[in-house]
Amino acid sequence: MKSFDLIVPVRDMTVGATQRLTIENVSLGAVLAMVMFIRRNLAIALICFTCLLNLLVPSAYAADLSPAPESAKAYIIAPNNGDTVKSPFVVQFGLSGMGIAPAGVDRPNTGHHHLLVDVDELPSLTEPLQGSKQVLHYGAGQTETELSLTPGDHTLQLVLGNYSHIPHDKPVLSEKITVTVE
Ligand SMILES: [Cu+2]
Repeated sequence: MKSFDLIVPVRDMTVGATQRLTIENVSLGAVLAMVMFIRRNLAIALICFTCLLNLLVPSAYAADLSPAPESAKAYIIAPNNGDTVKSPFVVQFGLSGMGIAPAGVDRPNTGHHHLLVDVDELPSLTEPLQGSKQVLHYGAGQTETELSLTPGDHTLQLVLGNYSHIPHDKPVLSEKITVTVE
């Protein structure tokens, strides 16, 4: 049987010095078992690390929240609430107490507009807004857009997003307006 000399440094807490502990005649099986044990523990450590990372991700998002001044306001300049419009029509975005900056530009007290079209339930306001047909990004810093909507009633609402599309803390939301498309 093959034998190995394992030299394991052991720290002696009483004297604070590293001593050497020699284990002689450790069989190959024992070494393999030890390797498997370490590998299994590595796998467990990896799983724990992944779980920990998952827990940390929401707080990473939270770290990306940008403060908004108490006085900040978003509002829809046009059309007015209750207006009847012909599609396509122009929607003008208003913002006071803050400035516009394109997506990706991290400057204090700035953001870019997002238009929520027929959104009944607000998306998460602590995560990046996901673009869709109902969540429109104006990441170039636009302050108006032309919308084509089907005939009937539609709701419009603005929400400002920071450089990484996350609403501010606290969120800068306009009132929700309803327009009727002819
Ligand atoms: Cu955005």
